[in-house]
Amino acid sequence: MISLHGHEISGNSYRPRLLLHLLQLEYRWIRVDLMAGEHRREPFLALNPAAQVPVLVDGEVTLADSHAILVYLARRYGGEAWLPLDAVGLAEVVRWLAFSAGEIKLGPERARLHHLLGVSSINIERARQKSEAVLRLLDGHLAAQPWLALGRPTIADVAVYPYIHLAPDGQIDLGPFEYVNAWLERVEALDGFYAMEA
Ligand SMILES: N[C@@H](CCC(=O)N[C@@H](CS)C(=O)NCC(=O)O)C(=O)O
Repeated sequence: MISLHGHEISGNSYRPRLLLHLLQLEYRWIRVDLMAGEHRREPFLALNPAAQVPVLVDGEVTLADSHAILVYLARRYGGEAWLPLDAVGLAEVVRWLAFSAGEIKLGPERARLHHLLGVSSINIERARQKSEAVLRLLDGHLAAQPWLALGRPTIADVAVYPYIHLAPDGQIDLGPFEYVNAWLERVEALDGFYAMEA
């Protein structure tokens, strides 16, 4: 049985959880109490010395990092559908995983941390500017195609969806981004879609 260790307020935890549902896989959700610092103590540190959720355990496999977990689940259980292995297809999908781990983390993820969780070390003006640049880029890209890569849903969409959907928590207005909004609705209409609990 697959176990996913995470927290319901964490968009990084939601990312692999969404894919588990889209792949219609059974799993056990193990809540890590971030507010109580459970992720900074054993036994969690043995799973991920970086002290971060999410962590996936599947038999002998223990994996940290939401994007690595998406890659594992897509290839282990989804065949070619969610992550193809041909050079161009793979690169097109990975481009968006990198965008999620880089640009989106610096933009909407940080803006949410600032406004929702009051993390004071964040430069909110920089996060806001980055978020707008992210949304402009996505809107332009999605004006010309329904999905982020390959003309079909892939883990590119699963990676990017959480913190774009959550952008309003960081006081980022999604209103002006017509194509982004249409894409969010397309993701939410996928078979097996699972809405974040928090
Ligand atoms: N690159 C990691 C980032 C994970 C991450 O930032 N997790 C946050 C929750 S959303 C966390 O565990 N924060 C606790 C901490 O850093 O103390 C991933 O994609 O999984």
